[in-house]
Amino acid sequence: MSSLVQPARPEPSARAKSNGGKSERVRRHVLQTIDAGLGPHDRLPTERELAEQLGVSRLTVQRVLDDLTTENRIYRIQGSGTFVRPTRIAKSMELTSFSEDMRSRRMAPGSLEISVTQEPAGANLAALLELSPGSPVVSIRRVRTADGAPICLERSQLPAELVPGLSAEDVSGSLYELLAERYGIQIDRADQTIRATVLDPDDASDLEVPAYSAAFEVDRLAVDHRGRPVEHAVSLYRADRYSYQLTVAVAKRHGTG
Ligand code: 16G
Repeated sequence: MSSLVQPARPEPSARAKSNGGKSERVRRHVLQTIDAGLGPHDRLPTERELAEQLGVSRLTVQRVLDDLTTENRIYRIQGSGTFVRPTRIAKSMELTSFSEDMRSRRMAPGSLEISVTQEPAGANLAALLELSPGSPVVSIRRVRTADGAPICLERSQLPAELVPGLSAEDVSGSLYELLAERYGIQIDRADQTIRATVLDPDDASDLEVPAYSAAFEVDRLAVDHRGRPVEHAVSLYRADRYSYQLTVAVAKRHGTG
């Protein structure tokens, strides 16, 4: 997989900022070298080469490489060298569409194998979308790609009355942009459940991984700005390409500042 993109990058370490910018220069250089065309497991220049190229000490290079190792950008094998670590796409907990998520990582979002069908909601989905069981829902199935590589299999279901005339061509781009632009629906919040699963053979084949590979399943119930449930979606993300990133804070307790 050559088109991997970094998760939101951590701030350069305090060390990088504190030695007259040398570490920061080395860090930038190494990251640019990776971005400029090194793929996963490609070898980086040696510590000595980097030190010579950049006119800094080997110790400075070593420390920067230590930081980048901690940040999972690279890995080192004693006696062999330093290599680019294949990275996962780290999904933050902000509510974003797949397209926004990929663009923010400088990857081109896409969709393959699109199908759009319509059927009655049935009892379970009707309860989630606050419909009667016989009301029609539009089901969209898409293989979502990042720079052409399949990452995620998405099944979205929406009340048909909210999206009249929606066709497969319409959702080759962003569904959420289409909802906003054509149907005046802005997604405002979503309840999500994330669980671990494995991919059945058909889904695995669509995602170009062996049958029963690990995946994250994310169930989303998205609500629009008027408080209406507008989408129930099940997204299956390749576990080798995706991770979730959370910022957690200490709970505020009564009686403390
Ligand atoms: C995200 C949503 C999915 C939504 C899609 C729209 C999750 C778990 N799922 O993948 O429910 O349909 O974005 O993306 O975040 P689009 O606007 O690029 O089509």
